[in-house]
Amino acid sequence: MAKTALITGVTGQDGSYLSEFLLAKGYEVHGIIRRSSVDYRERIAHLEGTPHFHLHYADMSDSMSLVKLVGKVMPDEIYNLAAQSHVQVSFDAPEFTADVDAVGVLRILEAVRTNHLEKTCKIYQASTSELYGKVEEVPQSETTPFHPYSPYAVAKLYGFWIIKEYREAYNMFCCSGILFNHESERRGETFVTRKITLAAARIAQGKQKCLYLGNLDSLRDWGYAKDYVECMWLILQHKTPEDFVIATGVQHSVREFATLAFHHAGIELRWEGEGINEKGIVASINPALAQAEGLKVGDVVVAVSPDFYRPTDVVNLLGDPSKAKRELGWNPQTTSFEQLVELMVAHDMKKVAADDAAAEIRKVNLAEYLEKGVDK
Ligand code: NAP
Ligand code: G4F
Repeated sequence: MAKTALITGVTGQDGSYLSEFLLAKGYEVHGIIRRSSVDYRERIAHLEGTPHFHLHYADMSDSMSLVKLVGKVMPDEIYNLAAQSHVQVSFDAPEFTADVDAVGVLRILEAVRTNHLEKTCKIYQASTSELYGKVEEVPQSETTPFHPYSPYAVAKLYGFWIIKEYREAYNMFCCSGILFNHESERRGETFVTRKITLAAARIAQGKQKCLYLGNLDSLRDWGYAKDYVECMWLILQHKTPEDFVIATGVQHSVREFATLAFHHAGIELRWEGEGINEKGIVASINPALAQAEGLKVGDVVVAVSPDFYRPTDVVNLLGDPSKAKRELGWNPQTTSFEQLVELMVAHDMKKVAADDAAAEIRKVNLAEYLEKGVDK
């Protein structure tokens, strides 16, 4: 019998890769979507209408919608990926973040219990390296103490502990994957990696002059999202319900990410100045890749803006994936940092060129439309 999975956050970066992964394993996949006035289903558009993929309206802030949906789908596995996942936004919308990222987890657990599925339904909770926050040791493992350092992290800490509590109190198979940053060509455009790869592509193609960033010294353990969804599944196939750190064990700064991304877009950067005055300056140009008219050696293409500084910033994340390697047989180095940056830039170089072609077609269509007159 095919297993049935319910994914919250199916429209997100991880939800889209996890859907593909589970469909390939023969699962019946159900995903939760919310109503929006604009199209936000780009990442799963290619799956819609395929036989084993089903979408349902519900919301993490609406208990009844979750109870009814869990009762209807009767999942064998729930992957709770839905969240207000942007750390900086959590400072602006802390209450909403707590409702979705903290109480939302409780709502899923209670939806399972209300439908008497606690003995059969396994639950994966999308936990985060942000729990380590103002880090108390480097690298961070399953035994490192937590010190959350944003409203997002505090909400996720509740999610982590309520999962543990239901595991111990009701003997439920529910686990947290403590995932370090994972990126991809589907990453949201306001997270730092995607913001950089898109800007590097736009600058190389003459569509943007300068990229403004916040803390360039921040250190992250960046992996590839497609590799990480396999681990979410492995955690639920493990013989006992346990929490796992998922990371590559390799660390780089935001500045290093930017340097490499611009390199793949045909622009070598040199860095000058410090703190708010630091700048990324064009040192040389590879004309086969960077063809922006007027772009020249000496141009400032990266600058620092205090708008992107956070009230409290997590600056030293490095994961120790030994347990996942040993107990799940997962390979943390499937995709290297260098490969990740290269694939994201290659994708965005094509995307920026295609967006431009699409805009040209829209311009031609608009010109024709205006020429023909609005009534015809
Ligand atoms: P993402 O791209 O921001 O996706 C978040 C998903 O949650 C979207 O599908 C979003 O739906 C959905 N969502 C938000 N609020 C909701 C609500 N009230 N009801 C129902 N759905 C809601 O995030 P991601 O990068 O895929 O991350 C997946 C999960 O892993 C998140 O929980 C995140 O906090 C966690 N995590 C991510 C990373 C990482 O580096 N990517 C690392 C550690 C942990 P809409 O499309 O409708 O907005
Ligand atoms: O890309 P970021 O916004 O990701 P952050 O804050 O690490 O959060 C992501 O990873 C977490 C796992 O650790 C997830 F739980 C969370 O859901 C999300 O997916 O920022 C990374 C670093 C930060 O230190 C930030 O201060 O980059 C720094 N940064 C510097 N300039 C910037 C910018 N971040 C953003 N978003 N935009 C900037 O211009």
